[in-house]
Amino acid sequence: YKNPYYADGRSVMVHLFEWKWDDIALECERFLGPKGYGGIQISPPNENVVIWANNRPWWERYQPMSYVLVTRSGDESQFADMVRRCNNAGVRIYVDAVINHMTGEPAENVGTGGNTAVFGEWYYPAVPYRREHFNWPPCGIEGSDYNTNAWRVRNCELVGLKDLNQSDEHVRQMIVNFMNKLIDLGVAGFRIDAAKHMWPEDLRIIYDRLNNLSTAHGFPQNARPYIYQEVIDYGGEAISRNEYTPIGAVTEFKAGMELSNAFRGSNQLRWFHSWGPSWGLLANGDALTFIENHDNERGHGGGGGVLMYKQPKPYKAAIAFLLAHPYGEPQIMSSFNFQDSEVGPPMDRYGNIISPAINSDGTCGNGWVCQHRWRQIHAMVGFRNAAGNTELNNWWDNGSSQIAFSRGDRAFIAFNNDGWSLSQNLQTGLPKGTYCDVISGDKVNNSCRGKSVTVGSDGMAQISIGPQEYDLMLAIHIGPESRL
Ligand code: AAO
Repeated sequence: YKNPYYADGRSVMVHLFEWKWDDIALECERFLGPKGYGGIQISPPNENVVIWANNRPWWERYQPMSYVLVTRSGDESQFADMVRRCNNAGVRIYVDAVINHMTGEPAENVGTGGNTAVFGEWYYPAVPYRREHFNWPPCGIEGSDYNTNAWRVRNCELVGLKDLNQSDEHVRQMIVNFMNKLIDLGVAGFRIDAAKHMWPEDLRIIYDRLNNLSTAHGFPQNARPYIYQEVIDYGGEAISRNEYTPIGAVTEFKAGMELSNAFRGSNQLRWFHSWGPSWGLLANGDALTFIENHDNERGHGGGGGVLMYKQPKPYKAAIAFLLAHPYGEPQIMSSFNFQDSEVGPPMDRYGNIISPAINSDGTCGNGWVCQHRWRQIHAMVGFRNAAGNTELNNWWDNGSSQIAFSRGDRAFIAFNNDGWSLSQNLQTGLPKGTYCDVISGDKVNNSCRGKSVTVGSDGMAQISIGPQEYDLMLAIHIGPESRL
């Protein structure tokens, strides 16, 4: 369950938060495929309750009404079309699976597929679930339970959401049917929402009943779905992420916290020489890493403190480190612009999501941030693909926050997070030649729009990054986007 089964030569997952399936299919064909992205985490595809009272907040999608594949992102045929077209473009789809719970008790009671429930009876006819399928009697998770009471965290309600009992055979089978349907439509795996709130032994049984990935959609024989479980664990709670690594990968929240701290200037970059498990991070193959997610970029989930698109310079640098370093399976966020932490995606007055516009410079409009289209970010996807499975070599630091390293003989990156210039002759590990820095500009017509770097036959090159430059890193690699 720990292999994302990216197509050959690809890496990096992007969370296209609240995107519509038709738009994702287009984005796979016109951008993500050509730029080398490996996969996409999509918003929950199953029917959720519609919440007009909060003006269609993003979080209504975390309140399932049924497993019918109809949401504001699209219907089942649009979903199937997206998965097929993205797989054809070499880009995998990973589903955000909300299987811990159903809805709360909102004042409204119609789902995005038109189904209703009888909340007071715990009755969801379109699944169907009845009272006997939920943990009973209901109780609510208190803040203090996280530190002291694993049983309550798993058997009581998370923020009032009706808590399914995954030890019940019918519940397991409904969840397995839902996930297997998605696998047969060609998805490559799942984010397990609120995994901390379910018992690992129940999850193991569910995962073991999942189908192999679909060979009809290009996956190898006997490939198991990639599973990464959302377990927030900064240490010290009653539930440990180590209870979940035996059954799948786990979201590594500490990675984003530490990188955000450092690129904010609160920790020196030289310490990242030992980045990985010795920092208290998960074992390499167990970790889905990211700077921010859809919760903590807006202060949900106990979040806050992580870098996000509103602090672009340190944010891009943190992502560049995340993608340049061999540790972890990295994911980046692609957001819509927001001031209010509850507000949903750009929509018209009927509640329909408005598609991103694509500007002439390749950036997005209509309220979509599209970090995945920022040059400094998609260029680092190219860097990671060029680096492949090479090791980290040629580490250099100045004893403060100027660092550099290579990935074997394929890629080289330098960062300057000090308040003074970096100007050094450094070992890049690369073959002799001239390379365009993919951070400061594209390679166009065989010349560099940004900086260029000349590597000598001994692999050495003069590297310069001033403290006031637009970006604080420089990256070169042997791929055609960089090598002249
Ligand atoms: C909405 C309304 C609620 C209403 C409810 C039901 O906002 O007022 O009661 O509907 O009607 C999302 C939104 C929720 C929303 C929900 C359903 O965030 O606001 O509720 O949809 O519409 C915990 C879980 C974690 C969860 C996170 C939000 O463990 O799984 O809370 N994330 C996922 C999704 C998320 C989604 C759901 C789950 C539900 O990513 O988008 O909710 O499907 C601790 C624990 C964490 C815990 C946080 C929450 O840690 O370690 O496990 O996350 O607390 O408070 C500091 C904090 C400490 C925090 C720690 C680590 O130290 O002090 O509290 O950091 O972050």
